[in-house]
Amino acid sequence: MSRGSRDDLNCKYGAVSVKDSSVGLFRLIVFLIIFVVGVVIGLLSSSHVDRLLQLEKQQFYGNQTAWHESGYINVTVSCPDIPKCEKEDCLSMKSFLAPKNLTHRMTDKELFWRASLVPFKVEYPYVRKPKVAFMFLTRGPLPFLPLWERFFYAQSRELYSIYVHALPGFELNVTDTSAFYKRQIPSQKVKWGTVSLFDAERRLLANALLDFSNERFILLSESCIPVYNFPTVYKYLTESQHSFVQSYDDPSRYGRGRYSRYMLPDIHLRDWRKGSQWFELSRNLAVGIVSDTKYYTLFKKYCLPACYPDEHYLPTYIQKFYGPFNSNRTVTYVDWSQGGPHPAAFTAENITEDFIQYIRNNGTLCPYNFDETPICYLFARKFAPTALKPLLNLGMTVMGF
Ligand SMILES: *[C@@H]1O[C@H](CO)[C@@H](O)[C@H](O)[C@H]1NC(C)=O
Ligand SMILES: *[C@@H]1O[C@H](CO)[C@@H](O)[C@H](O)[C@H]1NC(C)=O
Ligand SMILES: *[C@@H]1O[C@H](CO)[C@@H](O)[C@H](O)[C@H]1NC(C)=O
Ligand SMILES: *[C@@H]1O[C@H](CO)[C@@H](O)[C@H](O)[C@H]1NC(C)=O
Ligand SMILES: *[C@@H]1O[C@H](CO)[C@@H](O)[C@H](O)[C@H]1NC(C)=O
Ligand SMILES: *[C@@H]1O[C@H](CO)[C@@H](O)[C@H](O)[C@H]1NC(C)=O
Ligand SMILES: CC(=O)N[C@H]1CO[C@H](CO)[C@@H](O)[C@@H]1O
Repeated sequence: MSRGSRDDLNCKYGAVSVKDSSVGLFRLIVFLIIFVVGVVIGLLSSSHVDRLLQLEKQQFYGNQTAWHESGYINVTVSCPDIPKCEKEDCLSMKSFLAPKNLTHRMTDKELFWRASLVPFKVEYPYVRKPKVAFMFLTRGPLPFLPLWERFFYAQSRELYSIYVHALPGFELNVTDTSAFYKRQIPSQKVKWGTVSLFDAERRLLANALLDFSNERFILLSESCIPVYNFPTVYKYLTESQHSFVQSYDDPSRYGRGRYSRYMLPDIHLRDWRKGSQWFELSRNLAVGIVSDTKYYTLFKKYCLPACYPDEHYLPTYIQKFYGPFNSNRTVTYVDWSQGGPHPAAFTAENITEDFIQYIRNNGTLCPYNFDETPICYLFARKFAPTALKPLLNLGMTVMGF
């Protein structure tokens, strides 16, 4: 405290002059004042109770006035930095718990470090309602924005937060009533198929982790749609004991064939997994992902085309360190049945009530919290922009929003 308080002293008592002729008495008084001020500042800086602080401040300023009026000492209070911080509350809990302004100048390295911080204390000093972070990884505009707006309409903002990572330079143009207003994060170039795609996913995770209330993290693309309403999605995710990251062992050349022996001894072939990049993570796993450097570096170095880090890093890393916390399945429906390197893209003609019902519940049960549920998928891809209109028509009757 010594340096800070001395600066305060210099600042507050910059101009001290005398009218009294008795120099000895003056020195004594100055000594006493500095002593009293030191004690008061000591109390101020060690005080954690606002009310007490307020009281101390009153005493401090009150007595100063007294000395001034009695004519002994002319005290000039002039320290612009201190009052500014008192007004703005530079260490407010609010801005620490959930940054309002998503725009920042942190580098990825700084951002990931901040995002990796985990409170050691178990209890929170506020009522923490778990939020679901919807993270959109997109190149440009979101064609299903009207559908998503309806999905979020009238839902409490205490239950969700939205993050959008678009290509640098692209600006989402929405009005201030939109759920997507000012939800774009600082982005960087993404080259599909390279590690920069996974970097963007990590950047989304890290930005979302800065909000301490975010508990579940779902990655979505511009061609994803929700197939259940918000309350169902919220309950399904926040009550799940597992994350939803698809992770399986594919013995073919598209799976094990992409493994590199250079990853030994840290990653063995038996650890190697494959899965969809469209993950859903609990906060615990999300912190693990942004905190990892070692395995990320191995993938960056040795998982080069035809190996794609976004298809292997997460399924492998989670299987290795968080296996029991993962359901190993995805909650985002996709149709690979037509073969080829890309999944089926659904256009306006494909959108029927039966088709959406089939995605919502096709009759099979899926594991959920050591039990089973008829709900396997909450989201679906890939939809072409033309599908928007028929989907909006089906919305209320089929999907419930
Ligand atoms: C106090 O000192 C300042 C500058 O030294 C001077 O401008 C001001 O008039 C003084 N005030 C009184 C009440 O003496
Ligand atoms: C948000 O932060 C950025 C960068 O720190 C700054 O340029 C911008 O003015 C801030 N916006 C608001 C609304 O405070
Ligand atoms: C954003 O949208 C508004 C209203 O739809 C339009 O007037 C405006 O030109 C758009 N701005 C940009 C930068 O596209
Ligand atoms: C998912 O796989 C991991 C590792 O292979 C396993 O430990 C875990 O039990 C599986 N999860 C479920 C829900 O079966
Ligand atoms: C979508 O509809 C088109 C035209 O009817 C059809 O050719 C295509 O197979 C359908 N796609 C899927 C995935 O069902
Ligand atoms: C229904 O969905 C499950 C989960 O994706 C799948 O395993 C199953 O084959 C599907 N059933 C039918 C009849 O399509
Ligand atoms: C806290 C306190 O006692 N403050 C006093 C300091 O002196 C001024 C001016 O005489 C009083 O008004 C305050 O009550």
